[in-house]
Amino acid sequence: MNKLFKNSFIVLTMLVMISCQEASNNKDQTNDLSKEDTSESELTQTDANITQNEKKKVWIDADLAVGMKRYEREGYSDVDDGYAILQLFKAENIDVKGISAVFGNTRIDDAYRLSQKMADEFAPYEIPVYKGAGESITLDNVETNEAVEALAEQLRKEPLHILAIGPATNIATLVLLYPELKSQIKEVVLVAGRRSPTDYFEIGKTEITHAPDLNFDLDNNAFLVLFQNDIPVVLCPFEISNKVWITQEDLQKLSEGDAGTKWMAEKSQPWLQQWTSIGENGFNPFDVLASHYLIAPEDIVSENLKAHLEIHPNDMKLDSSGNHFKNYLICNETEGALVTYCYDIVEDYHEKLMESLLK
Ligand SMILES: [Ca+2]
Repeated sequence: MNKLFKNSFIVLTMLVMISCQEASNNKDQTNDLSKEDTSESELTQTDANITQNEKKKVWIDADLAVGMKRYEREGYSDVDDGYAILQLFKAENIDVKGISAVFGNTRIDDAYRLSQKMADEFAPYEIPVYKGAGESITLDNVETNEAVEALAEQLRKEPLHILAIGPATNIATLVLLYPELKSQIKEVVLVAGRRSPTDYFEIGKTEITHAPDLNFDLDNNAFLVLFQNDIPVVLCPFEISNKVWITQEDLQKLSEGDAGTKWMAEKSQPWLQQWTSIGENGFNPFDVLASHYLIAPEDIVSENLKAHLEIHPNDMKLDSSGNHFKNYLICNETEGALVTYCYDIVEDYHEKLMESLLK
């Protein structure tokens, strides 16, 4: 009897211990959840209650051209990097740790000069600026640069989200030269990709032109490096940015804002005219979708797809003689590296975009 009582007591004690443990686990989970709830609700606040530690730490790698006259042909260069950078400067939940310049929309010296200008004149706090690659990666002689070294140093200190809105050259160089830092990259948000090779980037109503997948076209290998090294990649392709339009009316509103939005509005005029001359009412601010993803991913609709490279006829040269082919960055369900593929926006996106710029 005594023995039975003793055994029952042990079993009972164990049950009590297990149930206490479960309660404690549940409490931990509740605490975790309430922590998440708090941080999420704080991210949506517009005041400065977010502590420095709660901010998303972001590195910007951009090929700023901001409406410059083109070197090689008639016309003006894209303005979108400028909007993306302004948006991150103004976001309360973002802490920009550095800006690196890369070639792409223009030459590296111009991209660097404009990065310095934006950091000096429009950043709300001090942000260092570095000069990166002036051309695509040469695989048999991968060279570092000031931007790659600075990004490596920052990654040694803390994990970072990377907004890479030019060719992925600087980021891929870092991955090749400092593979031990790969795990410090939380994600790289890039502007590139499409679902099929015949999903042409068509712009214009009166005269339809095909836009290139410029960031990818300028350095195919850089993207391949990110995919092969399992870097978490988010793609904001033409498919999503072609749903967002900046019009003359928007530029008018921006011109009534602060020094940063005024400058962007002024520099965007020739770019807007370039688009209206082919029948569009506005232009697509491509890179802004990527910066918006970092600030408020809930405003962006995405799905998980697999990314790989495929060679097909070059859609930029369909009307010219010769056998022209090129690589396409194809995202679908067949094969390749798992990526987050952004393809749509929430209904009131345009309003949110304007609000984020006019803060
Ligand atoms: Ca860009």
